[in-house]
Amino acid sequence: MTNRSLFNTSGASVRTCFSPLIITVTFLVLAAPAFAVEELIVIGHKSPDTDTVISAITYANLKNMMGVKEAFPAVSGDLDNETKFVLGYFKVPYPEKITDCQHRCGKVILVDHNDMAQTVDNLNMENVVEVVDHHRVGGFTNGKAIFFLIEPAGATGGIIANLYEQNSIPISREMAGLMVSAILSDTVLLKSPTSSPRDAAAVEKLAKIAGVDPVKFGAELIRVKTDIAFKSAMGILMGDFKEFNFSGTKSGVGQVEVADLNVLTLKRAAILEEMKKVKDSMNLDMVVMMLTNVMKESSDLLFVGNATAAKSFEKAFGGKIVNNSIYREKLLSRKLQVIPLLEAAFKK
Ligand SMILES: [Mn+2]
Repeated sequence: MTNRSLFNTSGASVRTCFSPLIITVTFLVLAAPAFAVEELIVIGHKSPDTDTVISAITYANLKNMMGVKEAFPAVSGDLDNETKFVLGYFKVPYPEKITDCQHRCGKVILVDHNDMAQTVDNLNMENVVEVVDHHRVGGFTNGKAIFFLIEPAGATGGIIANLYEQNSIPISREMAGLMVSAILSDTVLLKSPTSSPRDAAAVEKLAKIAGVDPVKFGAELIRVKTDIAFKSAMGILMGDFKEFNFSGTKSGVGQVEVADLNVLTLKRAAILEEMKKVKDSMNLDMVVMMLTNVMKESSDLLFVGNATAAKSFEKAFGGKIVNNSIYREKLLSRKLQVIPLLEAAFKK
């Protein structure tokens, strides 16, 4: 029996035999479950990175501050070391993990993604009530008008910082610390081409509130993020892995950021092996893995896929696949420098 039907039957029976005062009291008591507020989940993409987790936490906090008490943050996968470091540093608890929406997720706010291929399993897009993101619109459809905010910002965390300001909600030291971390992480210390002067200004402002030196703190963040010595090839591949559909070519594009590509030399062959396994197990046509040197701002793009996909991949990056990859200078951003090229090259 639903809350609503419980309320209706009980309401009808009391109305016939009690005084107005008792009716009112009984009505309120019986009606209480009917008004129990549905949970509102704020959640980011699969293979959660720092920006996606922090966006969920800070946007849920903003909603709470604005009186939407039912909003709470969730993550759709395990936290990476950088995220754990940031949450530990600012003493913010880990969000609840929700990996499947089969039996819950009444109302959902998507942050830092809007692509169904990247969202929590079994999510009904009709349950999405808001989107706050900085990625391309990835085939999102919804039967009603919703708050849908996409800005070409360096990080979703920066967009959310602006939303605090627009709504005149004060930013606490903790939330400022999280948002400055999100921007520094997603823009690779403001070096990525996705980063704008607005991001730099937000970093300065938020760092002040958080009481951190953005240069020193950013260096520490990069050290934690790029420390992959202890990680398995599979852990490296899936750490930041996103699925895409390029004109029918089902693809996975992962990225690992390191301070020196040499640390990956020994693991390169193993990563390629795992890419083949992931391609088969996830039923993909192509898997691309960006081995990105954040110091030199260059990437080695590993490729696994059939001959047709290989042709389009070569077309996208204007080169030949040598030793399973194409190497490119001045390439840092999957969102801006890889996905649009693949999308164009695979267009039929
Ligand atoms: Mn992001």
